[in-house]
Amino acid sequence: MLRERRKKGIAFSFCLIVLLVSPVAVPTALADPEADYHTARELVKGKKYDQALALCDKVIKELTWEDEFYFRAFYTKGKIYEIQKKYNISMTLWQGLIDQYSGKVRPIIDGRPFGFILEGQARAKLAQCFKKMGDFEKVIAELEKLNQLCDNVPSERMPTSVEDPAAWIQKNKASNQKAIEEAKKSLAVIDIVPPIISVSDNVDAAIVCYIELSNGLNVADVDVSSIRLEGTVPVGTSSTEIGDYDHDNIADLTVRFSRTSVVEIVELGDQVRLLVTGALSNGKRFGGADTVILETTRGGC
Ligand SMILES: [Ca+2]
Repeated sequence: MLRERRKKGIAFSFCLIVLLVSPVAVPTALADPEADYHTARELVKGKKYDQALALCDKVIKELTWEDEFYFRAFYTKGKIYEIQKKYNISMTLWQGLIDQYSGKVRPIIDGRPFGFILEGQARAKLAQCFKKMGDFEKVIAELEKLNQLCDNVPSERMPTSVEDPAAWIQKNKASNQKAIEEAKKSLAVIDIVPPIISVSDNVDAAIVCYIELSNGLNVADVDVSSIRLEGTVPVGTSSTEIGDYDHDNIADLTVRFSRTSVVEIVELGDQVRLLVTGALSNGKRFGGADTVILETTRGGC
């Protein structure tokens, strides 16, 4: 009701100004973010994603984080990019929402939970994206943060439909914990050699990667053609081997990536995290990461 009254008030003032200042002016359409948001949702149903994104951007520009439709427009944008499998963009949006809503509390509107729980929704979405990318380490980290958040949700932040807040929290935490345990089963130990990769070195030299699996997953069952570094670089044409290079009695699979292909897609840095993902022949996915130094030695005299 307040929103309606506010809109009517604005509309009335606007018309009055138009009449007083410029009697011949052609009235322009008034901004109505809520209507724009609903139109964007319809556009998504019709798979008109570019138009829907443009309308969501308009809504976001016109509102502030306190407004329900600001969050919803953000959320819709994230979902569109997920549908389009543009997970990196989608993840940036979820992270943006987390940054904006972290620890913030706002009044409940129409019984909907805001503040803490919006951060939780964004974290759950972020965890889903990491899962789709095979980044199980980050899935686990995000779900653990979500469980910490559950511990800190005050009862007044609960949706009004929740009769027993403590039971609601326990149910959510149990569900998150189950997802954490599931993600741990898919976690691979990745060791990349050399740990310092020089861009200016022989570009034909390979980057060697050792993949170790546990929880009943066997590296002998890995479908080598499914392996990707950072979601894009496939394994090079050179042969793969199964051994135990670190002598821990857990078999590891050795694969090699083209140095040229890797340095093309990764930014230089001292703490470059490289994600390696893949699947077994039965479709079961795995993923893990290692951190390397990616440097250039160019520029010396
Ligand atoms: Ca081993």
